Amino acid sequence: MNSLIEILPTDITTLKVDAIVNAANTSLLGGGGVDGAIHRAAGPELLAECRTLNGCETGNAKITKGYRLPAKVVIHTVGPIWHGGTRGESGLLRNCYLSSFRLARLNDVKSIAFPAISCGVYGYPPLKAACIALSVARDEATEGHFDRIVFALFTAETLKAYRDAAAELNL
Ligand code: AR6
Repeated sequence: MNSLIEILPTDITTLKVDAIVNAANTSLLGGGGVDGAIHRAAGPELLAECRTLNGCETGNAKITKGYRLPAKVVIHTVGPIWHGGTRGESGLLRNCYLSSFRLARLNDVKSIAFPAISCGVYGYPPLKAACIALSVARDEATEGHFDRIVFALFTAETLKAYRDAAAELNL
């Protein structure tokens, strides 16, 4: 395993990193899953700031402060809804990771944690999603900007998928 990249079974809202990534929807106005957990932990100021952002397109990312979270900032990205793989889902999911890392670099984020974007209600197959997430992270890790890249996995299924993908990619 590349030492910068960690696969952890954990609640992303507890992590003291520079940035956590939220798996949001295009409204950026909150929802269930990890989005709901992040808004609950950050407090109402997060929603107030999100209201000023005019939403976010699928595959893109926007940044806010972290408010009551241990993380300094939240990078909100919108993953694709899985439709069977024929509607550009893999490119869109890859863009989520690329946009989030780009925004992180621009904001001097050195440590970043991701949830399994799109692997909950959006239905993306976890192993396919994990291969995309880890291959983008591996490229970023070799660039030298980041000190720590964490994948915070909340379910046994996603944890196994990320571990299997890491083995497949020889990480
Ligand atoms: N920490 C880490 N991962 C978590 C946490 C947590 N606290 N809570 C849930 N997960 P989902 P999506 C996992 O559904 O598929 C929202 O309503 C969860 O088990 O949160 O991208 C948004 O507003 C799953 O493995 O995100 C959108 O409408 C992963 O996070 C929609 O859901 C992602 O599941 C986005 O769907």
